[in-house]
Amino acid sequence: MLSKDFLWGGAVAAHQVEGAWNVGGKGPSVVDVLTAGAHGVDRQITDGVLEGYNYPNHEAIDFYGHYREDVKMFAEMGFKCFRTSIAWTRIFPNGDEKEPNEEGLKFYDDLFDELLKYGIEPVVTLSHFEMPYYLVKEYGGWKNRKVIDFFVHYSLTVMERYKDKVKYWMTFNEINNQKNYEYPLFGYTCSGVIFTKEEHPEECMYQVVHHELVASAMVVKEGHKINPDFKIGCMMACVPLYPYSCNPDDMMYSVEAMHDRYLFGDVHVRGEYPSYIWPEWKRKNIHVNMEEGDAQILKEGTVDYVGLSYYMTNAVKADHVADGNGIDGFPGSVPNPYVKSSDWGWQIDPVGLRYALNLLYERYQIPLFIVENGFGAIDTVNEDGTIDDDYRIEYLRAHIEQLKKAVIDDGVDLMGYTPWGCIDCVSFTTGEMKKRYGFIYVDKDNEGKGTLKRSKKKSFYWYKKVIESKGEQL
Ligand code: BGP
Repeated sequence: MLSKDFLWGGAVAAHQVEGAWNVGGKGPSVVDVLTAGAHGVDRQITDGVLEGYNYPNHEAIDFYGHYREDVKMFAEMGFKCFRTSIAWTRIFPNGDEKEPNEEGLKFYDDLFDELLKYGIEPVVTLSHFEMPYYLVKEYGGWKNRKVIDFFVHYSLTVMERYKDKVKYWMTFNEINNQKNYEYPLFGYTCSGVIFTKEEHPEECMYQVVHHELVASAMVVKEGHKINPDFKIGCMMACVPLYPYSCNPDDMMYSVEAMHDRYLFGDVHVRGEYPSYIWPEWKRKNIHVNMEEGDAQILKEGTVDYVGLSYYMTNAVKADHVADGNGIDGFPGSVPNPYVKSSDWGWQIDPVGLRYALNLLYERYQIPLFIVENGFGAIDTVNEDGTIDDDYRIEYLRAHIEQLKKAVIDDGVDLMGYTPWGCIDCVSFTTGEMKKRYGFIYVDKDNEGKGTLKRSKKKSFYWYKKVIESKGEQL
C-alpha cells in the first residue's frame, strides 16, 4: 500500500484547458498563435492571430468558466493534488511590464481557493510550453538574456502572491524537450525562438536552455526565501532509451543519447554542468555564452524534487543514427518489437516506468514526482451517454502496478502521481481535441463544436477506487 501522504491527482496546463485567451486582461501567448497539425512537426507559429482560423486553444474546454464544476469532480474522485500551470500572459500580458494584471492574479486566487476548499493541493508549473508572444516578437524569446529577468519577476510575483496557498512548484515543463530542435514545435513554442539562417540551431538551443537553467535556479533560490516550506522542482520528459540489442555499439550509443536527457536533471539537481557536455560542445564547435556568476547561481538554486512525465520508452540502434529517421526526431530510435504502440505511435511500456524511476532515483537521490502519464485515445460516447474507456484503465493500471514496485520493492522516494489530462483537453502535439486522456469527457470536437458538457467516463469510477484504496484496488 502506498503511504497516506502520497499525492494522487491529475494534471493539465493552462493553455490546454482554460480558453478565454484574451479575457480578463490576458495578452497573447505563443500558443495562442499556433496552428493545429496532424502531428507536432506540422504545428506552426503564425505571424499573429489569423482571421477566421479556429485556434483550438482559444476556447479549449473553457476551464476558465467551468473550473468550479471541474474541481468538484476532481474532489469526487478523491484528488489529493491538482497540477496546472499559470499562464504568464494573464499576469504580465506582454511579459516585460513591472506591474502585474490584478484580474489575472485574482483568477488563480479563486482557483486555488476552490481547490483548497476540498483539501486539494495545487501543484503549479510556472512555464508550461508558453510565453508572452510580445517577448518573442520584441526580444527573440529565450535567446535573449533579458528574458531571464522577466521570467524571474513573473515567477516571484506569483510565488509572493500565492505563498500561503501553493506549496508545490515546478519551473519549466519538460525542459529537456527545448533542446530538441529537430522537433521545432518544442523549440519554438516553449522558448519562443525562431532561428535566423545564420544561426546554428543546436548552439542556439543550448543558449536558450542555459538561460532557462539560470532563470530556474534564481527562482528556486529566491522562492525559498519567500516561503522556506516551498517544494520547488524541475520537470523533465523522461523517455528512457534502451539499446536495441546487446551489441556493445548499441549499448554505448544508448548511454551517449541519454546524456541529452540527463543534462537537465544534472544541472537542476547537482547545480553544475556535467563532465560529458564540455567535450560534446567542443566536438560540435558549440559556444554557449555564460556570464560570470552563472555557475554560482546554478549551485545555489538546486531543486527539491524531480518532476517527470513518462509516456514511453524508445529503443536505439547505433547503425541507424546516420539515416536520421528516428521516431519523433530521436536519432537512431527504432520500433521496439517487445512493446505495442498507441494510435499516435507512442510505445506503451509500463515496466519502462519502473526502470525510469530507478534510473533517476539512483542518480539523484532526491524525491521524484510523476506529474504526467496517460493514454491518449479516441473515445466513443455510447447512446446512453456512457464512455467505456477500458483501454485507458488498462494502461493506467499497468503503470500504477509498476510505480508501486518502484516504491515498495526498489525503495524509490516517490511523492505522487498525476495522470495527464485528467479532464479532456487540447492535445499539445496535434492541437486537436480528439486525442483524449481524461477521466472526465468534455463534449467538444476537433472543429470546435460541442456543448462543453462534462461527463464521467468508466475510468472516473475506477480511479476514485484506486485513490480510496491507496493504490491497492487496481
Ligand atoms: C507532454 C506535455 C503536455 C501534454 C502531453 C501529452 O509532452 O507536457 O502538455 O500535452 O505531453 O501530449 P499530447 O497532448 O500531444 O498527446
